[in-house]
Amino acid sequence: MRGLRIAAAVVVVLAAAVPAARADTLAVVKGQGAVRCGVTTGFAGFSAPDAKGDWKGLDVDMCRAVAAAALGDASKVKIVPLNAQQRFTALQSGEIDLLARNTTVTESRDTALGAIHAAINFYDGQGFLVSKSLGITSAKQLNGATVCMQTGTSNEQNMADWSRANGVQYKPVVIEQFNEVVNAYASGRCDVFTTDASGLASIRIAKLTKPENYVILPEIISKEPLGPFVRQGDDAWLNIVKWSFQAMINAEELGVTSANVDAQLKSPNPNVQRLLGVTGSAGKNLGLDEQWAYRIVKQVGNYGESYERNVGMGSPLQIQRGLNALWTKGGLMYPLPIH
Ligand SMILES: N[C@@H](CCC(=O)N[C@@H](CS)C(=O)NCC(=O)O)C(=O)O
Repeated sequence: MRGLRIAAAVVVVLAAAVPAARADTLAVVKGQGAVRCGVTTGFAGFSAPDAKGDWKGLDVDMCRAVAAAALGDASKVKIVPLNAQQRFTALQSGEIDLLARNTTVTESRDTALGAIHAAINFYDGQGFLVSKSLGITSAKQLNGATVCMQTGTSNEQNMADWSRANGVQYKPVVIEQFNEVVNAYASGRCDVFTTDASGLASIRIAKLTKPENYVILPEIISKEPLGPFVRQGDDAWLNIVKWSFQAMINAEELGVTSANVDAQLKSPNPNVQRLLGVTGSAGKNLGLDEQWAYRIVKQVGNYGESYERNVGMGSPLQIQRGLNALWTKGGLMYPLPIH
């Protein structure tokens, strides 16, 4: 009896430890029938619910691409909204399978936080949003300003480093919930909002009642390479997320789109054939079937399509491709070979 009770206690302890320790995320995802994807609490262009309550955005497309590859259906995503402070705990504890939430890749996040990035799906940098009424044209004029930002972001450290280096004193107002920090800013509690420039564009368009009254200053004070993260210790799942993104940029480079992907199945180009699973064993190598990338392009689109729809010139945010263009067009998106 005593032995049994000890055994039972051991099982309970082990069971409690399972989410963080479980290594086969693909099996977990298949068992759930969904990819649990951590995104923002609502950040237009990257991850926000539309009028019908359907989550849309560049980061949501990352979640959808992984679901299309792993489960055969881009809609098999369970969205888990998270603020900046909660995101890594949610990944570590096993509450989510994938974090796709404008998260900057840094050394400490890739090591000490138990996470590892699978891709960079948006190259960004930190900027400043100010009211035009301040009459400021440069961040160097911000001495004595009150600066709003969110808890648990890389933005806090960057701001401190930049102000020290430039001799600009500021008063931080650091708030955990996104809507609260936006409200604090909109109500005039801060002179400046600082975060990734893409975030500022999103806040200006989607959260402030009179976007025309605000400007983004020219200074970009940091590098913010944003990307999806998975838990450390599951290389097979890391590869699925990594190559799902690679499929999207390879498709763009090869001119394969959601509209022409069926016709492209007959392409004589060996790279297109391998991408779409007509030849080769990319799918098998990932533990998937050979249509994994075909489904990503068909159901989600290539990276360029996703970019234009969500954050590019075809969207309210109107962010130029810039660093996020393909390497052949002067950007940093450099697809890795699929073979
Ligand atoms: N890229 C930075 C900042 C990301 C971040 O959390 N930005 C805020 C902007 S204020 C955000 O997305 N908030 C949305 C939310 O918490 O739902 C990081 O990884 O730390």
